[in-house]
Amino acid sequence: MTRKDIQMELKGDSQEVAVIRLLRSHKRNALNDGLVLAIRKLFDEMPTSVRAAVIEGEGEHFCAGLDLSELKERDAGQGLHHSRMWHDALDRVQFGPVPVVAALHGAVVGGGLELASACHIRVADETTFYALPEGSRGIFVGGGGAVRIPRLIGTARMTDMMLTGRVYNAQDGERIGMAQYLVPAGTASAKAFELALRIAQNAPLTNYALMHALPRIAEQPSDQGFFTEAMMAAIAQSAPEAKARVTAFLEGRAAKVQKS
Ligand code: 1HE
Repeated sequence: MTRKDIQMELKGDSQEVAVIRLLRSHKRNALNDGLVLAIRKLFDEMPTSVRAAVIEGEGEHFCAGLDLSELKERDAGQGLHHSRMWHDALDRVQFGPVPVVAALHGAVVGGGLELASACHIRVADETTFYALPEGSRGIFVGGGGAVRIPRLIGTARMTDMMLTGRVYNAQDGERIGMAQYLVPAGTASAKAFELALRIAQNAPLTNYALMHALPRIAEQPSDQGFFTEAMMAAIAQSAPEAKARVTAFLEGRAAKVQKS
């Protein structure tokens, strides 16, 4: 499916991976309202064959953040609703139907970093750089960055990025936790697709637990976290698919864990 500025292609033998591509490279994939709403709609209407998704950007950059040309006409109330609209859309990415792998290259800045941080895995190639230019534009993050980015890199590093305009390159970005994978230039998309294919083979309930239970457990006090974990573990292991997978291992029909 292709809408203006965004495309979704189903790939894999069973069309189990959705590759979503931002197609606004003439504006460095800057996110205007239409594009934010289109991302939300794609995740709301994900075909049932899809078990994992990749999100990537066309051209030299992943995403230049908020389309600044739309910012200038808004009053405070409109600004509030606009930020909530981003929250709503990026919540569908983080707490949507399937795990999402972001394939990063070039600029991952402002709202582009907010979009990337709503994904479950980030694969960055060597051209990637991360920045939060909101500070120098006289604004603040508004797409969930204040919640998600400190959980990746810590509040002190995010504060530094916004106060000083610090830009992290791909290597340092991986070191501080922006991305879980660092790959050669031009290969982020292929690596992200490979990971998505692998994720798509997991039991859907395990993927659901990782997306929806784990982040909530991590935010809970230990006592409540242990209890929620036990509930989730009980539900996951009672699924027929879990029993079949464990039996397959015990009967020597499933892959062992291999040393990397
Ligand atoms: C844009 C945008 C944009 C590019 N909104 N139009 N984000 C920023 O502050 C980042 C602003 N962008 C940049 O710093 C640079 O464009 C890049 C480093 C990303 C890429 O540089 P480059 O040299 O490849 O491209 P360019 O020549 O700067 O841009 C090409 C065109 O895209 C140009 O338009 P043109 O009509 O002159 O061709 C740019 O104006 C346009 N463009 N980025 C609008 N962001 C939910 S709140 C989130 C808050 C934020 O995200 S604030 C951070 C916004």
